[in-house]
Amino acid sequence: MPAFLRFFLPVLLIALWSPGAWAADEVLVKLSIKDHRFNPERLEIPAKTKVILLIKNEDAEPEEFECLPLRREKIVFPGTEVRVVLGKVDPGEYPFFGEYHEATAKGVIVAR
Ligand SMILES: [Cu+2]
Repeated sequence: MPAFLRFFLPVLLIALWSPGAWAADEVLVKLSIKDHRFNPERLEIPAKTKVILLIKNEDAEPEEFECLPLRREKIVFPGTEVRVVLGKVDPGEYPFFGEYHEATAKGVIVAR
């Protein structure tokens, strides 16, 4: 390994690993599930920005977040929180639902 790599590789790795390194260009948006409903049911997010959804399930049963137009689905076990990377979304409205309780668990992501 060349001498400059021996020095810069650890510096680069530390830069990539530090939590702050990625934080500036992404937005965390919270969504929760309780009584088989999403909160909020109308979830506004910035368009064209890297968005990460944090979905917390406060029910005693599992739920599956499913957003067909954005092609995202993720099971959320009781009392846990999952991260769903939405990425950069075009302006628009994207319905989602909870696949295990479709009658009540519905919402829409509004990107603008
Ligand atoms: Cu599914």
